[in-house]
Amino acid sequence: PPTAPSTAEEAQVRDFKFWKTQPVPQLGKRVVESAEKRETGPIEPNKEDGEIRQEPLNLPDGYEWYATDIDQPEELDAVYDLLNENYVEDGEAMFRFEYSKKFLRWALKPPGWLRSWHLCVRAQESKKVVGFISATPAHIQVHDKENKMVEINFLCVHKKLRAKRLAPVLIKEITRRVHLTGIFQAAFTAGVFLPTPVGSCRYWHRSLNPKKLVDVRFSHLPASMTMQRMIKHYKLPTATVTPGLRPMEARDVPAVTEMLNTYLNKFVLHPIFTEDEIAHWLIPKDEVVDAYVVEDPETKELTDLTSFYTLSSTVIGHPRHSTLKAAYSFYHVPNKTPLLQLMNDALTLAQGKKFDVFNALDLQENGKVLKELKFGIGDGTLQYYLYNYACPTIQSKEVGLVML
Ligand code: NHW
Repeated sequence: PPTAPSTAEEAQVRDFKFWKTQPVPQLGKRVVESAEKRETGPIEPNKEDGEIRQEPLNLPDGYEWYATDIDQPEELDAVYDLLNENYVEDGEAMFRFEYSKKFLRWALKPPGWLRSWHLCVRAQESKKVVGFISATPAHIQVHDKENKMVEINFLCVHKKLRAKRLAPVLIKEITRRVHLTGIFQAAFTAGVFLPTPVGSCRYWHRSLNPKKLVDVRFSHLPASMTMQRMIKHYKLPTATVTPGLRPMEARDVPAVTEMLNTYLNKFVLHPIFTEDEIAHWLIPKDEVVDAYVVEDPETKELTDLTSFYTLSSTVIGHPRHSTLKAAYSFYHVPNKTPLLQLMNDALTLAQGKKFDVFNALDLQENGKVLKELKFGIGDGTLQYYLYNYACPTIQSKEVGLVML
């Protein structure tokens, strides 16, 4: 059986031997509704220096901790290989995320990154990487409180070492390393249902290359449609329609920082970005992240932003196709340009760059436009979690945080 449940119902009958020991809202305990924001804040107080364990946690015999240096090609290869073979798959094991090396360098090294937070478990003799977890720093606002947190991502244990309770050790060790820097809260997302999501978002998918999506069984051809009709249904314009839309550049960073932070303030859970972070996350990087701004043709002022990142999936065991190239909706600011048009332009650009599908969560204002843009709802739910932080449940349209 899987080591973690995927729905709230399945979670009811689980014991959560590890999670019940952690400072997270236990199942059924989260304040569902609250007019006041009094319940928003840490579950346990910050630890004093003397309360934080100085030595790494114990690993089973034959394994060692290793803080990897992803600037060394061989070390990046080792993490890439682990993830490429063992990271997240869909329920039917048809697709598996394939984070590219270039993407990993981007995702793991935002301003303030630490090597000690790129944490591997290696086999002591062969030095083979068999486990990984990462933390990156971020400022996250929850309701009206701004908090220094880390984002946790890329937790992975080699398939041959599953269900041996290695994941809790990785989680406890990264927690210790984060505590040592004076940070006591974290945000993460997962497809599984653990104690206890702060919010739940659904994935939606917009076909860009319907023929291939049907071939790899990502989509199916409805009985009422021919392939020709399906292709016509998803046809997009060849050019964008918003006047002044152009790729973001380094000189746009101050205006984009201001515009995005102001916009994100509308949401209950959202990041706050410095200019350095905006430069890191949004200046376009080929095959990693694309961002476009709208520059008013008359005033030359920036009014809007749209962006997406590149995350392919391996198509497992298909005779003709080996990867599915997916664009994921990232941050948008629809100030002057309606979100519908902005996103349609993003779809148009993604199609031009030969993506097969455009994925988006129903967070921020996306829910208002996904149907009209011909997105279909997927079967995946992405749960949002906060570690050592309690607050009332947040609806998907109140979520302003996108995690990679
Ligand atoms: S979610 C992606 C997670 N990775 C994958 O799904 C890859 C494929 N699967 C695997 O590699 C994005 C393994 O199945 C993993 C579990 C490693 C997932 N989050 O070692 P055991 C992230 O990276 C619990 C948290 O025997 P395993 C976010 C499970 O409920 N917990 O299982 C990561 C059980 O605990 P319980 C998860 O299959 C956030 C225990 O692990 C989990 O060999 C991490 C079983 O461990 C998940 N996705 O390995 C938390 N999946 O209580 C960060 C299972 O039920 C917290 N479990 O007994 C914050 C830390 C920082 C704080 C700083 C103040």
